[in-house]
Amino acid sequence: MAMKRNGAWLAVRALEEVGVRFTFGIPGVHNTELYDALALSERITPVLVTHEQGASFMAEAFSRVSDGSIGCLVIVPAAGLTHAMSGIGEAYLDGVPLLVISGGIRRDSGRHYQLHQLDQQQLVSAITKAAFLVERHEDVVPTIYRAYEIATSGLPGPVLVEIAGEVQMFSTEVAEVPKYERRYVPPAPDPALVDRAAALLRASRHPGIYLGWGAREATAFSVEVAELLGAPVSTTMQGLSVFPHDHPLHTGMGFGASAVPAARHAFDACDCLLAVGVRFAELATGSYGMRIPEALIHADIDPRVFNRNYPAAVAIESDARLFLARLGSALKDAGAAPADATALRRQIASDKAAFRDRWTRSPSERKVSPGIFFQTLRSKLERDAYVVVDDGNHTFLTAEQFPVYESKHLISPTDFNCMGYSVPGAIGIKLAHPEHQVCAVVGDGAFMMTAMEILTAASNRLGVIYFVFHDGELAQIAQLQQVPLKHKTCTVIGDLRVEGVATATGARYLAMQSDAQVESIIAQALELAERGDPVIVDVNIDYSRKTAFTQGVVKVSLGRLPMAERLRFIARALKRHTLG
Ligand SMILES: Cc1ncc(C[n+]2csc(CCOP(=O)(O)OP(=O)(O)O)c2C)c(N)n1
Ligand SMILES: [Mg+2]
Repeated sequence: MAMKRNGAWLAVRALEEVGVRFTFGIPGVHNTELYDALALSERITPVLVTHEQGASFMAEAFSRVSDGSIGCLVIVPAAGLTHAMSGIGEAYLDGVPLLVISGGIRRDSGRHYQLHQLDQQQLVSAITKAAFLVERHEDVVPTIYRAYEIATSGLPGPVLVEIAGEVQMFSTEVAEVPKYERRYVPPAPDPALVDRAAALLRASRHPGIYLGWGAREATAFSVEVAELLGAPVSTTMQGLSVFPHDHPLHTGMGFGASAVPAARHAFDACDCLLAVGVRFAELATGSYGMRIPEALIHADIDPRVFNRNYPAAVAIESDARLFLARLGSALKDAGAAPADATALRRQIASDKAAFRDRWTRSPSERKVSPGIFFQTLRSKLERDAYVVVDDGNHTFLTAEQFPVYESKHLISPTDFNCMGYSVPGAIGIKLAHPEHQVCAVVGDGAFMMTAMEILTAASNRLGVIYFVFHDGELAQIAQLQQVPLKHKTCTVIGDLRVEGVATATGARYLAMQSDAQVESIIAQALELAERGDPVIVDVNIDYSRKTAFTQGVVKVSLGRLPMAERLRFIARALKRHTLG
């Protein structure tokens, strides 16, 4: 049945069809009609933010954790888009689907120097999988369907759809909106390659498994394969949650010099590595400090990742779940039964216990010890709570000391690595899972970047908890400066009054001064959050000890310098440390 509709109405119908539940952004003259159509939608709630950067992180985090829905931005052109580029960039480098709907200037007016006039298509070309400009009513729905398909297929990513002003505003006779039908079929592995992988693994004496975010929907199969092989499992940073940390074969993040002892030891003799849903990026490999065996089996949905940093003996383009399911069957067909890995399990358990003990041994009366904080937090949170981290020393402390039990329940801005992610990120998660506990662990530097977004949490009655690791420094960088340079240049931050942020945004404020308060403050925070108030916990954290990651990365990076440069670095450090 033909009807008269404007482009904004069509766009919102298409967004409903692809399963959008929330949009994030700020209205302006270029998307007023879109916002009006959103206000009338029964299936989509538009969320007003304080800054489009916050919107982009909310949408990105929502995409990561929501089952079946996708994060969506509705923003003004140019100024809204440049503000949102941080989250779009994060989605691009981390492989997260995102729909970016932007209003556009009038293409029909013939006027120049319009408000917000900028070539948006060019602007986002390096940080989106695709970008479209819609200039005709009949293209609105098919373009949004196409954008969704691209965003969610293969390696997911962000897609921009810019809708010209006149298309949004003006009405025309349009046909009924067709139903969205998904066409994409994820790639299944070549059976011959699965057999080769199984044979290599069975022939190896010390197989190891390395999993990334790409394996997030495959946990049950990863567990089966690990048990059949009796192999230790390590993950990337982004994939931290994809294998349960309380499984006896789980070791830690990465392996090699920058990993915790359990992972370092368990992978020491690794002679065949099964890497699934990973791409051996800098952060996940501890700056390429992992020793990768020749027998590398690399499976990923994106064939561009093969043989980039490490040559693969077998490269398998596949959806991780399909691959791991078939690998499990192939191993069983070849006669494998759960391996006896008693010695390995024991070693992992004792390494983990010793590591925990080292971080909790001496409680502090003046500060909060990271080990005590994370163990208490774990014991107080539900098993299926969500945690989001930001970028900094607190990220690696969390990675090394906070056990995660369910896939996608800990997220981090990884390869784009954008500070400021977690405050809005927690809001995106809470909207996706209002019944679950949600908390962020955030450094004070990162907190300042997007803290005003807590107002959005307060206005929407979202009980998220922000644990602000308040050390007064951009510690991750300050630590990296301190050893070789003995200077902290631009890494000591101003005297931030965290309580003021709570006052300004309507959040509840709690101060956690020392180890003795950790348990009661966490309990109070959870109680307040349960009632729908965002809570800011000002944590007087002790950063005097370095993470395994930082210690390893410093060593690896120094070791890789050409000899003359290495000597120059060491000599400079010695001179500064002795002469001051
Ligand atoms: C947008 C952005 N700017 C700068 C950096 C570089 N950087 C990485 S970690 C870090 C320090 C973060 O400080 P803080 O948030 O206080 O966390 P801490 O390391 O103290 O735990 C910086 C500056 C970054 N990752 N992102
Ligand atoms: Mg800090």
